[in-house]
Amino acid sequence: MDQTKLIQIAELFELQGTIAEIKPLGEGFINDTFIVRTHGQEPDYILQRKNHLIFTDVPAMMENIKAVTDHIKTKVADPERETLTVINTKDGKLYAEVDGNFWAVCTFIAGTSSYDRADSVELAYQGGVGIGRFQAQLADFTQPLKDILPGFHNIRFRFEQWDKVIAADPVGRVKEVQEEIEWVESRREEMLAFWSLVENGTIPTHVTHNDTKISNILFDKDSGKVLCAIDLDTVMSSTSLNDFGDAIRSYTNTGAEDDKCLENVSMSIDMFRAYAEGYLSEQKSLSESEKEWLAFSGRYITYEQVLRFLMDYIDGDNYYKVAYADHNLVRTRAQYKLLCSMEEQYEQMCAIVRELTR
Ligand code: ADP
Ligand code: GN1
Ligand code: MG
Repeated sequence: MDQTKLIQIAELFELQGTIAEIKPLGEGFINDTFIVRTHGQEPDYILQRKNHLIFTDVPAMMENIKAVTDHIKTKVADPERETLTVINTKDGKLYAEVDGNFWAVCTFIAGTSSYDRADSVELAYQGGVGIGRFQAQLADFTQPLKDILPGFHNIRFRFEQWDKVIAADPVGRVKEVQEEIEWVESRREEMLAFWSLVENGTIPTHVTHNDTKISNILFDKDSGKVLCAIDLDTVMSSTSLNDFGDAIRSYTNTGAEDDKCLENVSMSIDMFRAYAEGYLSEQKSLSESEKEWLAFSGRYITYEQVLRFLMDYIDGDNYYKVAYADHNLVRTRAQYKLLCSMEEQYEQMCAIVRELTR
């Protein structure tokens, strides 16, 4: 997108200072993210085009983000740095609609680092602290949130989508991925059985983040300590386990999410321990059933991700951004390798959770 247009859009918001340049940032799969650099000492900003084909109610999503960040600001020592700050448009809205696209702005938090991979147990520990703290900060948040992506981590809903896509086979890919389809089918009952514990109330729901991969956390550049959870588009009611599981999928992977070399991919049990320690140092109110299923949540969300990447491949790559033709299939295989590694080490994962929650 050209600079002039981006600047025009950014100028719809209440920014301090004048804009020097706007550049793409990050590697999100859904939105388009830019950094708005301003002249001099004024803050920089994050400008995002929210994907309204996926987030079909951007105004409600922004209301959710505003409510949750306002709540967190009342709980922290440094409200400017310990959560996102949403910037209004000049006419007082939380988003701008331009040519059918939806844009939002928040303050860029300076002096921070973010990562695509966890390269040390210290970082994994800090990531766990970040999500444990985020959940604890929102434990007394009672305002109803809009269910922005209904069924997001609900595997029963995902199977409804899956069955339709497989039956439709819109681009004729089903025949080439029979083995991968079997990976998903062979675990269907096990995953549904787990989800039925959420449906019958054995596992409770809370306000959670729902997209806890490492790139959605900011760390303080000087101290290395976690600062805050960002990318709050998916904040809604779900299970605490989903946040833990998605983070385990991300932090413990010894390879990349889309590694072509499957030998690189496995679950690091040391990273698992470090993340769990950090998480449990802040999240003190898990129920017995949540503790019992905590380790399993890593398998659950990794499985869900195998399904979602494969489903998008079969569907013709409509959901996730792809960099090349079979990217979603590469992602599927790498996530499946990770899932198998978790299955192999499951007893150890459970033992660590038992030790840490005793
Ligand atoms: P996407 O939906 O594209 O994943 P994110 O909100 O996760 O967008 O932002 C992408 C990246 O931009 C993050 O991983 C982080 O490096 C950086 N970033 C996002 N928001 C901020 C912020 N408020 N302050 C500093 N860096 C940020
Ligand atoms: C997407 O938007 P981003 O890149 O943070 C996706 C997550 C997936 C993740 C896989 C709204 O996250 O659910 O786990 O890709 N977000 C949405 O990397 O679908
Ligand atoms: Mg992100």
